[in-house]
Order: sequence, then structure tokens, then C-alpha cells
Amino acid sequence: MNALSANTPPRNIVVLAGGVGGAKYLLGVREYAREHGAEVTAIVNTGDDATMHGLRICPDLDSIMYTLGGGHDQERGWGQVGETWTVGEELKEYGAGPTWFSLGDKDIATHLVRTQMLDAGYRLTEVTEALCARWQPNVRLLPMSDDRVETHVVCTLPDAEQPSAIHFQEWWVRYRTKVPTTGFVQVGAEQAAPSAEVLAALKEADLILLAPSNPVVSIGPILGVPGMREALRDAAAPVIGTAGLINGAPLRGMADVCLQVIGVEQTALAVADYLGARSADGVLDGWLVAPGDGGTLDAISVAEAPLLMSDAGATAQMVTAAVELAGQVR
Ligand code: FO1
Repeated sequence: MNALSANTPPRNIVVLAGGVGGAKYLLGVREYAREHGAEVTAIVNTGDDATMHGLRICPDLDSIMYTLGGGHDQERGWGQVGETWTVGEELKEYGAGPTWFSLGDKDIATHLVRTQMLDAGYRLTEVTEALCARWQPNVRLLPMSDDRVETHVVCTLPDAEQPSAIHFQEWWVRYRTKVPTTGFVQVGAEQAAPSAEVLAALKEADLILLAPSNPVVSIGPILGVPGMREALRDAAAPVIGTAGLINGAPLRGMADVCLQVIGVEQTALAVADYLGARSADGVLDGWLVAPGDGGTLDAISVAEAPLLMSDAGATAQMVTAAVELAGQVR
């Protein structure tokens, strides 16, 4: 039994998260934390990051920063509200690719500041802190690593004989995942390490949550940073994940497509099995699934709770369910 229980709520909550789904989940974690006087740190996937037009773009960090900062575009799910596209149109006029990736004018300012700071030698952790000084997300955002790790996708492009590896953004935005795909590669992972800030956050946490983000291309790259799994296993805090599938389907995004590519069944329990139990070389102590998706797993405690992130309050209820499950594990 760990220190957590209903009447001793967590003080330091750490959340591993991807982009759009992770941002929604973090709105609920922040609401829960406000109600219970806890601090929240998000360890964010940077596998989607790309350099386009000479600018370093960090989609998941930006989705979370804009969403928690109140400046994101609800329909699109990414980029800023009230966006204009003048620079992007000019780039198209020059035939300056990639023309399939739309950059908003406001968003470009974020990438200019980030690129300038990276070129000046600041770590991505420091750059993110500087950008958040403006957006005030009231959650500490940490890239999973300061080292460059990019998700590339092995697929066979139209008119191609052989498979090739393309950047995740090209697979997701240009091809909409609609090409024969056989695998994902985290380019740069071997040389990467979690930042000191990430390792300290995991050590000091008294609750670690995995957001209902894509387990393959959002949570996967975070766990794929050498040393991250060990840091989770060595943490004193219980690790509770929340399924991103409800009755076998993701609410948004393409977790089902990604799971199919890696040969994992598209069920909440199969995803938990894929992430693994902490006692068996995995990371999970507990796993929250939607009503009806429950069952028993070796060494992972499963609980059911409504998982529709309809608003921050509903998501905060999911966090309460995760805290209760945490109080029962280990
Ligand atoms: N998604 C799209 O579907 N089309 C785009 O043109 C696009 C541009 C874009 C620019 C900056 C950014 O931070 C995100 C952007 N996204 C776009 C979303 C992005 O592909 C996704 O947010 C993640 O990488 C996947 O979760």
C-alpha cells in the first residue's frame, strides 16, 4: 500500500502525454490539482517534432501549451484560435515545400522564438519554459528529452515499389495514414536520454499518470527514451494509465491504425498488456478503462470509469478515479 489514498490526495502529479488527447486530459488534471492543491508536471512526447522551412516545430508541446494557455483552436485541435495563413500562402506561391503542412502566422512566431533559442544553445526544456512564461499553462511542461528523437514511419508510398521511412508528420498529414504501413522507428532514440528535469520530476512524484494518448506514437516514444522505463519502475509513485480506446475505438486520432501496424489488438486491455506491468518489465500498476472494457490482467489492477473527456470537470472525475485506483495498488 502506498501513501496515496482518498484522504491523502497526491501533492506532485506527473503526467506522460501526447498532443491533442493529452491536452484535453491535462485540462482535467489541472482542474483536479486546483481542487486538491497539487502541482502538475507534464512529460510531453517530442517524437512528432519536425523542422520545416528552417523552423523547429513541436506539435505536442504546442498543442498542450496553447490549450492550457487558452489560445488553441477547438475545431482543428492544433494551432491557435483566430489564425491567419498569409505566410503559408506566400510560401506556396514560391513553391517552397512542404506545401502539405499548413503553418499559421501566429504559430510561426512560436517556431521563430523556439528556433532562435535552440540556435543560441538553449535546451528544449529551457525554450519550453520561456514560451510558457507567456502562455501560463499552470502546468509545468517538460519535453521528454532535450535530445532530438523523431518518429518515422515505414510505409510504401503511392507508385513506390519498395517501402521507405517518412517523417511521422508526412505520414499523418500528407498521407493521412492511408498507405501500407509496417512500422514506426524512433530516429535518434539510441543517443537520447530523459532530461534531468524529467528524472527529478519522476523521482519526486507521488502519482504518475499516463494520459489516454496514442499508446504507440505518443506514449510509446516517451517510454522509448533510454532510461525512461527504468525511471518509471524505480519511482516511488504508483503509475496509473488511462485507456484511449473506448469499446475498441479511439475517440479521436488514429490509435487503432497504429495498434494494427504493430500487431496489438485494439482493446483497452490489450493496450495495457502492451505497456506492461511494472513488475514484469512494463510500467503500469493500474489501468482505467471505460465501463464494459474491464477484465483481469496479470499484475495490473483494472478499474472502470466513464472516460469521455467532455469537459475539464468530467476529465477531473477520471483523475479522481485514477487516484482511487492508485490508492489500491502496490
Ligand atoms: N495537422 C494537420 O492535419 N494538418 C496540418 O497542416 C498541420 C499543421 C500543423 C502545424 C503545427 C503544429 O503544431 C501541428 C500541425 N498539425 C497539422 C497537427 C499535427 O500534425 C498533430 O498535432 C500531431 O503531430 C499529431 O498528434
